[in-house]
Amino acid sequence: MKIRYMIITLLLLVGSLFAETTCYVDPVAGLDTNPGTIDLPLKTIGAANTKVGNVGGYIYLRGGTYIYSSNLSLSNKASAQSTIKLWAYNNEIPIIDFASETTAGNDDGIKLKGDYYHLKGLEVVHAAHNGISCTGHYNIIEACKIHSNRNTGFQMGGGTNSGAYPSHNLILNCDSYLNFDAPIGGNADGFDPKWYIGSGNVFKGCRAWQNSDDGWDFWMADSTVELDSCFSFRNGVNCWGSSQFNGNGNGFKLGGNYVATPHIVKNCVSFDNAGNTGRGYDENNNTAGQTLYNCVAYRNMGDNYHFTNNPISGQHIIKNCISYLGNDSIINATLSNNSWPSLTPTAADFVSLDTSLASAPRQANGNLPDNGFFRLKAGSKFIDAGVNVGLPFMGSAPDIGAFEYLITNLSLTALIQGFTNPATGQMVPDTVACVIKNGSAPFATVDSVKVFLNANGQGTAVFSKASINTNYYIQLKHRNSIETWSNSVTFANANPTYDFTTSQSQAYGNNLIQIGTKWCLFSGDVNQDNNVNLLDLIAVDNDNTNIVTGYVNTDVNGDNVVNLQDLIIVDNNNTAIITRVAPPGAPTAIRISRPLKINKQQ
Ligand SMILES: [Ca+2]
Ligand SMILES: [Ca+2]
Ligand SMILES: [Ca+2]
Ligand SMILES: [Ca+2]
Repeated sequence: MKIRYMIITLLLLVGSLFAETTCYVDPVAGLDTNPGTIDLPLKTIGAANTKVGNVGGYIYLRGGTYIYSSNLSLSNKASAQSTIKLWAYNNEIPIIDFASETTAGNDDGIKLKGDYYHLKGLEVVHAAHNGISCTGHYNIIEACKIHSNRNTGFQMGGGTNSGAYPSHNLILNCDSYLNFDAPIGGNADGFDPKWYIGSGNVFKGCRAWQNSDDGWDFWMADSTVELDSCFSFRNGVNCWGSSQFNGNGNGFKLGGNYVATPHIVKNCVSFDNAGNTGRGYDENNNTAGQTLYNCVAYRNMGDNYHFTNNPISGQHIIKNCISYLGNDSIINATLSNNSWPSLTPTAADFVSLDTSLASAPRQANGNLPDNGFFRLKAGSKFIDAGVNVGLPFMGSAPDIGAFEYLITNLSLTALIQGFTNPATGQMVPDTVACVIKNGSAPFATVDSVKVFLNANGQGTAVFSKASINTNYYIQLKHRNSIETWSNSVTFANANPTYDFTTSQSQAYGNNLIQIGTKWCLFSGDVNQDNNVNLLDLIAVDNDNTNIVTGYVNTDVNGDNVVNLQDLIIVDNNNTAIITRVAPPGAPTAIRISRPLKINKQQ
């Protein structure tokens, strides 16, 4: 009997592990008396939250507007094994709208008091007070847009409620903007980890802009907060035309009220913050040393970096940071490899300074937009000019600034006519030179590497001098093929692809020949003068007569023998008058790769 009870108990335990509820909520078609299936959804998030309880599970929110006239309380206590996933369904947009909350009540929007919630893809708007107020633990708030609330977008703090200090929360890829406490605007920030918090709270990939007060405010945050890859900009700007407007407008306000807490800020960007203070990074009387690695401050109205108190504990550490178009006030800090005092930034260091790129749409995975904003341009003095602070880096050393310059790994596919078997589409592997050319005349060489193309014509070209979002041409050179150019290309990221074999139009001027089903580089330019003509024919004919073997340019089909088969290929392309086709203005570089020998017998 005992064993039977044990088995039943075990089965119940196992069953409970898999008893996660899945329910759907639809603010229009739903009814809270429904079972919560996709066809018969619930109407309110509260009903779904009750249904899921502390066990955890999935609450899928269908697109539409969820109207609340008082706060939405999420207070379940789930677990690491079974979190409560409150997710937008299938990229639909659930808008949680608290516009009908009365201002007099100063009610928040979502009150996240529970543990192990995962909020994803929600839009939280118009709350009478803070959009989301978090006092729980181990929650993830991901890909949420929090805006137009009547106080701070996202607030996390215990306040006077001791013992409720929120800890281990991750705020990932969220945007908080246009939050405003009318008419002065001196309170509404983008993100507030403040007024007593626990440990382990992290903001990663978040953006705060055009909030009436600060982007981030750490006032009386008494445990370390980590900021990783966050943007803060145009906070403190009077976007509402309020005559009484008086926001602070700091990008990252890292303290308050003489509370000593060392915070960590890395890979962040702060620009165009204004208001009555308008600082990029501000200690705000935090009496502990702050650590800033690889940050950018640009054109803030107050100081870009403002660290003017000698910390009581620790020391300010600022390394690998850029300050551009703004002042800095820093005393008694450990400074290393920053743009000041001697590496003055110029526009030429960056792919783009177009600040509208900072609020561009995010990538499909929710990450920050991968565009040229403050990315280092090839040749920038900040590349590999930083000091190792323990963050990942490319190249010989870390860079200075928020974005490590990326080595471009171009996945290249190209086949060579003579080397390619028309039946199999495979070729004799060989090496080509892959050259990145500037996108406009005279098409200067940006970078050039050797690429080994395998039997499928595939290889990887690793460039250290190419930039993303820049117009280029890819030029291929092979020892006995016609130099071939791509169409104009732009690399959107560090891992682009280019395939010359899929269609004739993959080459500039359609300069490819079809072999079987694949498009190939023309063979036969043995002397590499950009034409297949009599000179090439003579060279192959000579080596044919002399029965030359081995890795020679006159071996046009790659079988290490120079014979009639090579001659036929060259003769055909000579007859067809095959020449290089390149964009107008491309210089003609004539390179004789080996001396021509005229056969003495002729
Ligand atoms: Ca503030
Ligand atoms: Ca580097
Ligand atoms: Ca030639
Ligand atoms: Ca041959």
